[in-house]
Amino acid sequence: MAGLTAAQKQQYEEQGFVVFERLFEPEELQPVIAELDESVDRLARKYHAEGRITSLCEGAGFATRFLELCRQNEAMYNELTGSQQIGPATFDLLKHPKLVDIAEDIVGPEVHCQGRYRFRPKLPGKSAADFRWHEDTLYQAKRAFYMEQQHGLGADDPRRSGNVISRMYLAATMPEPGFWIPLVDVGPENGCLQLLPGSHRHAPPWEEQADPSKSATQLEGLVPVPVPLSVGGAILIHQQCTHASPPNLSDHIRWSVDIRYQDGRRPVKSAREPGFLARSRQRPGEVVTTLDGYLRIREAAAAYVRTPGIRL
Ligand SMILES: O=C(O)CCC(=O)C(=O)O
Repeated sequence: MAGLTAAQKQQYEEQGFVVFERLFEPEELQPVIAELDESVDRLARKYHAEGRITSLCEGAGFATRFLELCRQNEAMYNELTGSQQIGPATFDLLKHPKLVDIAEDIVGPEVHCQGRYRFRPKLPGKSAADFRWHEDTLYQAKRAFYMEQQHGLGADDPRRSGNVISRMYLAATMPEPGFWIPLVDVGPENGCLQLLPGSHRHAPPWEEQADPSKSATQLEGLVPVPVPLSVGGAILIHQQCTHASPPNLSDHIRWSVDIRYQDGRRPVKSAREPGFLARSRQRPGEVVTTLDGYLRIREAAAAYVRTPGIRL
């Protein structure tokens, strides 16, 4: 088992994130990229057959084709983001031993892969994947405003796209390490992540998180860093580490996927997007090892959500 070195564990605890310049060999991610490419192609053919686009843009590559297609019909965008995208290669990535080993070092031996993984085709000129400063499981409006005042991308910042998404949740008190994995090389120009080292250590106690008068000053003196990465790299992020995703100013798509894990003994976050037990000592027979097994869980959850009278 590889997992985290002692130095990486310490970095995670102190900084709230660890950058892996090369967690994967780039070839290891190629099946995921090929699977996405196939989905783009399938979607393009469907829209074309329905007369909703005029060109299949077959000459364009992974980094531009979906952009050219969305320029013909914006509705396409929402059909390919988030956890809708699933296939053998995606499932293999979700349960990849390199990710699960690291997650196990943080959440313990019962590792649940959350179903809220997100493929993000961050398109130039489209704000759907631009995020203001936020933590993944922390409600603290004041922290977001503080970051915007100190470090930009607030409402008056010309670099901010009109319609940034604001993500603020009440945090559960459990570790939820996330991986952010680029599928093209990323840098400040195409909207790589910016993280605020050490910010997770100043998360207010759970009972105080909904109180916006608390704790923003604790971020004083912390300086955000952009994290450029090549394909094969990944960032491990503590769920309370403040981060932002500024607009993509390049001429191509910034494809990425982010995946989160938690202790398999704790309640799961979303019944609409079920995850699966990826590793277990207590319940080895319940570990989901095949895509079919995971699809059955997703279908059962979808059927449950459709049950008359069920409201989630
Ligand atoms: O992919 C991005 O640009 C932003 C993702 C993000 O902020 C998140 O997953 O919390």
